[in-house]
Amino acid sequence: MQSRALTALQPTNILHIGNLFGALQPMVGAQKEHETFLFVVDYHAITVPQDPEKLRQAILFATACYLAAGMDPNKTTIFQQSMVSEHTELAWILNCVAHMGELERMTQFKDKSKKQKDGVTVGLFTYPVLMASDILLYDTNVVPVGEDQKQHVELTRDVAERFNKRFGETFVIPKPVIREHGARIMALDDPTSKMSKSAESAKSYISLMDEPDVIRKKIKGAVTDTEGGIVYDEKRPGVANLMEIMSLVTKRSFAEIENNYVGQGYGDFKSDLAEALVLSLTPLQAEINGWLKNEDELVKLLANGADRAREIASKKLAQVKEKIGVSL
Ligand code: AQP
Repeated sequence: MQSRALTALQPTNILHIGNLFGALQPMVGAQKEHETFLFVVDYHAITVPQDPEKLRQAILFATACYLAAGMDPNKTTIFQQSMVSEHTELAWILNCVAHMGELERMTQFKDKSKKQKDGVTVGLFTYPVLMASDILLYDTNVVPVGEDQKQHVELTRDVAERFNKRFGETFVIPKPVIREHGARIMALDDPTSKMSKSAESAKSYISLMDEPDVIRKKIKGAVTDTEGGIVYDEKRPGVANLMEIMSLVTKRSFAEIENNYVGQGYGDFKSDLAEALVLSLTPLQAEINGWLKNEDELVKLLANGADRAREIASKKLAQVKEKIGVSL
């Protein structure tokens, strides 16, 4: 059997360049060597309050982004998580295998729960278990993710190993795949925190749909330092982050970028970076808008993907139910 790669993104807002570099682009590449699954994790999104109409739009928008970025529905099973109920059913079973202490250690839970002023939902706490179920249902071998999701894939491995030990070989143990560059794009207004689509200030991210002038303004305002000089140095997180983005967008190494900007200041570099981003995002935006004009086609594509996913997921769930003793 061909090895399987799987990843998913939350429809929490418009995707940003971190989501593109960290998860979507690696998945486009994975289509060449793996059987691939890419889905919209709408049940992860509702772990924090969402406006229902915006959520519906965000699900369609994420799907349009996948297709525009180069995901091919003939090669990849593209679907919406809530349409395959096996995900939540297996999550319940895995909730009875995962330990409270393991979930309490999740740094994303600690970060996100601090931001919830109206109370922290139980769903936000247990969402890594739903993610484990997303992965384990498909006998996934590799999970291309950004750095922030590594801990959740490691939890998935621990839960799967515990289940296999208790009930006999059932789940494939998945590996996180973190690309060397682009796995942790930092916020423009605070380069010590990761770029996030639910950030309070839109100045912190470049969304995939930002207009050229918005991109120019955001990059111009990006936090750097007072040292000057376009040199890659992790101790200078603002400049390092902008160089990382430049390197990903223009496909040039840090050394090439450094050579290009010897003796130049942040102003020239930032203005070139903004233009490079405009150049690369403009055709992507045209593709996304093209897909969004055809909502019916997106809905149909997601339904077809869900049918394909369900075929695999239902078999795995039946196997799990048999193992735990609830199949009569
Ligand atoms: N800053 C980032 N750099 C590189 N990769 C990133 N990813 C997220 N942020 C960065 C990767 O994108 C995929 C989808 O992430 P998600 O939608 O499941 O949610 P997230 O990880 O919590 O990402 P966000 O953008 O910060 O969303 P919100 O604000 O809604 O929580 C994952 O592979 C992730 O690693």
